[in-house]
Amino acid sequence: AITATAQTKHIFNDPPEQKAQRMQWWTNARFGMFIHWGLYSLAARHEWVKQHERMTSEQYQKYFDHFNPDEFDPKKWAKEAKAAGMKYAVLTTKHHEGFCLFDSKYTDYKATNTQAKRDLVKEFVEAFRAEGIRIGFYYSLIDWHHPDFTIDRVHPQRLGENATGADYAKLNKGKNWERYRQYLYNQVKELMTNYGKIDILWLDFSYPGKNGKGREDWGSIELLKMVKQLQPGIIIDNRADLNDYTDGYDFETPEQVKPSELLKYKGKYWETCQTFSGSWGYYRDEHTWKTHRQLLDLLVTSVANGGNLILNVGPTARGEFDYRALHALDSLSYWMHANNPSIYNCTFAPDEYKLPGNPDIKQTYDPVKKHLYLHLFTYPIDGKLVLPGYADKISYAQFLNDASELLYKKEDSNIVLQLPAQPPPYEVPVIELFLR
Ligand code: JFZ
Repeated sequence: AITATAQTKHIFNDPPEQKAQRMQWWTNARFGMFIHWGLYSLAARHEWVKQHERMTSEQYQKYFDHFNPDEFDPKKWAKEAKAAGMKYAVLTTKHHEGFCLFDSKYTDYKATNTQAKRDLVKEFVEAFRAEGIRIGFYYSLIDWHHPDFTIDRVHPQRLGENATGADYAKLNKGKNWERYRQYLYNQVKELMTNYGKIDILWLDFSYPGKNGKGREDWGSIELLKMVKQLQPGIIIDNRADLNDYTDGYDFETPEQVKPSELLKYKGKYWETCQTFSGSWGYYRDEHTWKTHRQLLDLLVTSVANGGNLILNVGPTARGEFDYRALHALDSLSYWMHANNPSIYNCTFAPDEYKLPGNPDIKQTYDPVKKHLYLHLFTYPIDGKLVLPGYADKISYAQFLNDASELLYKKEDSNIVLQLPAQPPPYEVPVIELFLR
């Protein structure tokens, strides 16, 4: 007999049942808010503006000097997130630009030294916790401000547009990488120590290889050990370059993918991160905002494939969600208020309920209630909806938004639902089927 020797490298003792338990709130939550906020919000033209425009730290300094978020009120943010049905929120405590929203004792490049004069992370944590929203910290492994962060192919500061063939060794002379690694370790330790219970850590990101950076550079294993010791229940993303360890991360992070690409993640723990408009940081002149329908499609398709959606808001330099973001969140609130039972605690439907001829109906399933939810991305013009092979599968049918009965009859092995001519007033109406 051949004995399979499956590769099961692991760092901790974290059996699948224990992981499932730790992940349960997150899996049930399904919907979170990402918040990208930093000095780039002043430039208002992408959070990578420092790189895109090859700015030196001296040139970038004007944003630090002018950072004055006079309208910052995280209680408002938390209310918006809660109304939209988001159950957790992940804030950029430090993005690639290196600016810290928190009061770190390892740098002067922080919010407390700007006109804001206070620890913005602390206020975020308090406000969101008060609304019952779980807390996540995004922390950039990359740092374009720290003097010991070495220049490489992804970060060609001051190399000009053509960085290929650059002599990195020469460019990085005098930099002490070990000092940077210690800095990042210390800062993550502060974040894991000074703000109470943290539910999610979102490290970003690795690009291993020659002239790249990965687990050895970040000291990823030591980092995770420290994090899990300080925050035993924490959930960590997969961008610290530990993907070949069973427990080197908790969830995968397909970024800005189309709904149709989410199928392949079924059965894993995953969260797709998505923007409203393309950029993560506030981008004033961006005109590519997703429609209400596209946002619902992302949310429903994520759950229909067993994953989470984290939707990003980029607050303005004054510390507010701009009107387009507020409008998008309001539309989601309206839909979620009526239809959230098809999102929370739900996952993909068992295969026997497939409706192969009907790609415009997306299904989610609550395995505890044994209810099946049909999301109608098109509404039948004659009100007739045929569910092939369903004759013995359901005991009751209703619209989800108002629990109004839907009449149906059996025809051979099929169920034929009779829907009203006037659809419920939601971009995507939902039918709730009680399974036998
Ligand atoms: C990163 C950041 O560079 C970006 O600014 C934003 O914060 C986003 C959430 O994360 O961008 C990435 C990181 C990883 C991949 C792509 C973009 N990836 O793994 O494909």
